[in-house]
Amino acid sequence: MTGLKSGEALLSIGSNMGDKKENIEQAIRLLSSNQEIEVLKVAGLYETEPVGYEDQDYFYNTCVLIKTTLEPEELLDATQKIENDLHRKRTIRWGPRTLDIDIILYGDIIMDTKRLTIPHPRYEERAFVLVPMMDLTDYEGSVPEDKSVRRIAWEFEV
Ligand code: A4P
Ligand code: MG
Repeated sequence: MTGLKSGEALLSIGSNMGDKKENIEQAIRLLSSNQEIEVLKVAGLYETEPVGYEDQDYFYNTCVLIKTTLEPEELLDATQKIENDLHRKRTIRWGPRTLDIDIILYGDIIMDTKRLTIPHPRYEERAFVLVPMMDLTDYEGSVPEDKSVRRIAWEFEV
């Protein structure tokens, strides 16, 4: 039970290089400019400490709730194209990136292919995903305590 309707997906967006806020805003604008994606809700913006590979700058993270007619792998194509358009460099796993878009949930789909695992395998451990996500959905699981996830002022309309 994800609480999402069929055709709705929850995306996590993170950036820790360059103008982080601008990268995230640009990503959301690109998502909503796709004819097959409607951005329904945008969470707050959070400053978060890096998880996984720690020797890197802090992140900005948010989540968006979308409605889409794309199949899961087509949605991944669309989000990866946006990552590439924003000149994302993929060097170190869990390392610095101008933009990372993860598909956290898609309706109540459960899948595990070579390219795509839904729900995202690590999201339940990650306050940088769960805290913004709770702005958008009634998440009923527990949220790991992480004082390093801090909401920051953000004026953004899609
Ligand atoms: N892939 C499989 N499932 C999915 C999915 N549900 N959504 C595949 C998106 N992609 C999915 O991802 C590698 C491959 O995962 C993709 O080619 C896709 O086919 P990637 O984005 O290229 O590489 P990555 O992000 O470096 O690795 P990974 O394992 O996805 O890392 P995570 O789990 O995304 O973590 N700390 C803070 N504070 N904030 C962050 O946003 N992000 C990460 C990245 C680490 N630490 C962070 C943050
Ligand atoms: Mg990723």
